[in-house]
Amino acid sequence: MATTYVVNGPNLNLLGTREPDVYGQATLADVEKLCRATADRFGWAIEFRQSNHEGELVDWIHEAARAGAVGIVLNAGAYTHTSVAIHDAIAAIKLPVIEVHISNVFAREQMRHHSYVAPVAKASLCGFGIAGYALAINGLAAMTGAAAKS
Ligand code: CA2
Repeated sequence: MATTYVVNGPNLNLLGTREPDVYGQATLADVEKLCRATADRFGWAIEFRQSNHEGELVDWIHEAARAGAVGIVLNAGAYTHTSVAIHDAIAAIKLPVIEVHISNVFAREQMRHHSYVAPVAKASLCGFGIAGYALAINGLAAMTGAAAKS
């Protein structure tokens, strides 16, 4: 079965527990449920991951490529704004990577305006709340020509 990786970076395990004004009330488990339901429309499986460690995120990007995944939906969290290692890992693989942020990073502090992921991502989206993950999976399906199940 075709598989999409959904990879989440640091502190996203705290979703739904703090800062609901910025990130909403949904938990990471809710995000996972949404991703699975969205991917299921295309008959796709989801590998859903979260880590607070940069190197583990790099390993999973490599793993997705080795596994022949359809693509990666990536919310690299704060590493978006700092990580040359994640940039290089994405540049080294051929899979389409869709960058997602729950909040509108451009309406926030200056430090969140730069992304090391964006130049190597196939597409980027932010500010849709957790619906952004579903939009990213739908976008990946459109890009790869996947048909929705009837
Ligand atoms: O908006 C996003 O999805 C971010 O990637 C989230 C990151 C932030 O550093 C990026 O600039 C934008 C932070 C994730 C932290 O998530 C929390 C959730 C609840 C409580 C505390 C942190």
